[in-house]
Amino acid sequence: YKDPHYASGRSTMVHLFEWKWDDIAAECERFLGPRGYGGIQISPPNENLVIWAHNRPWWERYQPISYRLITRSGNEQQFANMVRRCNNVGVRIYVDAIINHMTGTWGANVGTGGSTANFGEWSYPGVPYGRNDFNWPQCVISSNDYGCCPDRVRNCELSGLKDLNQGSEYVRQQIVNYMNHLISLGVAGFRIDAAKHMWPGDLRVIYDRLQNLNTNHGFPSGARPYIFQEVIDLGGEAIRREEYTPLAAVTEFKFGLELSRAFQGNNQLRWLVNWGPNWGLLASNDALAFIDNHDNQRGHGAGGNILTHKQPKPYKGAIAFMLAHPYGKPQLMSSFSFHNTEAGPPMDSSGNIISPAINSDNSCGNGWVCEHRWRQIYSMVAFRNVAGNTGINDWWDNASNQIAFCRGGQGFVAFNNDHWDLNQNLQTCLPAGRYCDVISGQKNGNNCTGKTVTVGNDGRASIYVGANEYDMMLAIHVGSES
Ligand code: LAG
Ligand code: CA
Repeated sequence: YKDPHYASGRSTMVHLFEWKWDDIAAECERFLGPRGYGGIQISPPNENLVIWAHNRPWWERYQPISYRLITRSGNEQQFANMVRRCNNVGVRIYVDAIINHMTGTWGANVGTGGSTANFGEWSYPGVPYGRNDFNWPQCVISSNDYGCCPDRVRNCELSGLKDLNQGSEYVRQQIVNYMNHLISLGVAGFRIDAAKHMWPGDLRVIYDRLQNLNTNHGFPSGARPYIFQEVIDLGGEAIRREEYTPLAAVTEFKFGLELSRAFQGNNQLRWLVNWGPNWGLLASNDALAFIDNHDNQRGHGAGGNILTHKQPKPYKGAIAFMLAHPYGKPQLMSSFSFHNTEAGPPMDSSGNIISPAINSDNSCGNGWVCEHRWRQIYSMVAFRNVAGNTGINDWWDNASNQIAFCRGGQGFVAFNNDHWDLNQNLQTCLPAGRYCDVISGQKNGNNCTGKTVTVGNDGRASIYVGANEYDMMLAIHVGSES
């Protein structure tokens, strides 16, 4: 369950938060496929409660009312079409699976597909689930529980959401049926929402009942779904992520916290020389690595001081480091802009999501940030693909916040987070030639639209990243030779 089954030569996934299925299909064909993206985490595809009381917040999608594939992102037919079209251009789909709970109550009881529920009776006819399918006696998780009481964290309600009993044979089978339905439609794997709130033994039973990936979508026979379990473990809690790594991959929240700290200037970049398990991170193969996610970019989830698109210069620096460094399976966040932390995606007065507009400079409009379309970010996705399985070599630092390293003989990257210029003759490990920096610009025919770096026969080149430049890094690779 730890292999994403990316098409060959691809290595990075992006969370297209709240995107519609038709828009994702188009984005696979016009951008993600051609630019070398490996996959997409999509918002939950199953029917959720419609919550007008909070003006259709983003978090209504974490309140399941049935497993029918019908949401503001689209219906089952649109879903199937998206998966088909994305797989056809080498881009995999990973589903955010909400299997810990069903919706709580919000003075409304109708879902995005018209299903209803009777919360007082724990009744969800759209599945169907009833009283016997939930943990009993009913209780609600309090913040103390995380320190002491794993059974309460797993058997009580997470913020009042009705807590399913995954120990029940009937419940397991409903969940497995839902996930197998998605696999049959061609998805490559799942994010397991709130995994900490479910027993590892129950999850193992569920995972082992999943069918192999669909060979009609280009997966090899016998391929198991990629599973990354959302477990927030920054230390100090009764439940540890090591209970989940024997099952499948786990979201590594320390990764974004530590890199945010460093790129915000609160820890020196030179210490990143031993980035990885030496920093208390999970083993590389176990880790889904990311800077921000849909929760902590707006102060939900683990919170903390996480970099987001709102601080673009250090954010792009942290993302570039994540993509240049071989650790983990990287995931990018692609956001809609927001001021209010509850606000849902751009929508019309009926609640329909408004599609992103695509501008001529590749950026998005209509309220969509589309970090995955920022040149500095998609260029580093390509860099990681070119670097392949190489390790890190020829690390250099100035004993402060200027660092540089090579990826085998394939790529070279330098960062400057000091208040003075980086101006050095450095080993790039690349064959002699002229290369375009893919951060300040890109290769355009035989020319560079940004900086040009001339590598000599000894592999060395003079590297300049000014302290006041628009971006804090420079990157060249064998594919950017001009
Ligand atoms: C997750 N991971 O474990 C998601 O990443 C996270 O976004 C989900 O919470 C959570 N688990 C449940 O799937 C989000 C919001 C919550 C919201 C919840 C359900 O962060 O704030 O709770 O989705 O919509 C909301 C209200 C609560 C209320 C609850 C129950 O904010 O005040 O008690 O709904 O109705
Ligand atoms: Ca639970």
